[in-house]
Amino acid sequence: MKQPRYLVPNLYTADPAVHIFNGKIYIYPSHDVESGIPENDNGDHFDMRDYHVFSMESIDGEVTDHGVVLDVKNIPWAGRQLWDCDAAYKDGKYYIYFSLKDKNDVFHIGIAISEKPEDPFTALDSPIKGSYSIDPCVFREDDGSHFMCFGGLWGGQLQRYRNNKAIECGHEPADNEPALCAKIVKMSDDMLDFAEEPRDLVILDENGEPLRAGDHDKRFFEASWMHKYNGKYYFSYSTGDTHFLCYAVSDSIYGPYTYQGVILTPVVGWTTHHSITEFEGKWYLFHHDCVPSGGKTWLRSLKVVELEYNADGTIITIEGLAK
Ligand code: FUB
Repeated sequence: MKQPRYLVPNLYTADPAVHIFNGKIYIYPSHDVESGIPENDNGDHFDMRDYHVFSMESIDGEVTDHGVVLDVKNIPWAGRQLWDCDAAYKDGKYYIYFSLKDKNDVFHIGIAISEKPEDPFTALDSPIKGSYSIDPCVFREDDGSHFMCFGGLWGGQLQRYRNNKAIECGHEPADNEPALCAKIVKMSDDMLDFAEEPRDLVILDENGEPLRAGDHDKRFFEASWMHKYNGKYYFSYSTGDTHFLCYAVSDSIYGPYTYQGVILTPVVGWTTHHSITEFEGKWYLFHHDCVPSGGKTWLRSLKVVELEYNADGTIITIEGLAK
């Protein structure tokens, strides 16, 4: 598949988290709606309320919509804005990890559980203790342990925290200071808690220095994803206001990671968000853009395209074709 393919023509969906469960491709996206809320830097216009799950038997095959599997009205601690989620499987149970504001308008990461990847999920009564900000990505290590990466700037509220504690007034570091990092944390064996304090996922430049906060073309903004290729950890993410999907590589899951380059140049729309998954020996970039909605940034549509590596393990940049 060399040309991107739109996946869900009849529903606006974004932020695809894709996993292979039971030999099938399962997609866990955000479900965009026309909220009527004016667009702002806080992301208030992204006022999503539920998740659908989709599956495909093959990468070119028909996309099955399994309907609503989690609704904000069934999440006991919900305030508003059901943003990006991810899914995981362990010991006979499927987990959705989701970003949601509580009743005080503070983002946390919640959990919902199901017996099947496409059945309705039941939300736990409260978010993960010690969780904050948005965009959870849950990565399964080869030994069966799981790690979560998370975080997002601006509307994602990451700038309101330092050392995992809320600060009085949220702010970003000065341009010449180290950028705020995505967080990485090991999950407890039962998948319901953090097993440790979240750590900074540090990204270094080619000189071994942490990326600077002013380097908007490269620094982490949101949309964490982790995958492993040829024994190395690939952390990919969005640069937000410069609209790139970038990646950084490390020999250790905790890092430090070294910045490598751009996976996807800007797409039509403001956000860019993705997952990278191997299926039947090929790698794919699932992502979104706003072409079908005529460029409305809050009404996004899922796409997939093959992702290819050079012999040295670097990723061949894909053109997002923003006008
Ligand atoms: O879908 C809402 C938010 O937009 C996500 O959480 C961010 O990553 C961005 O894609």
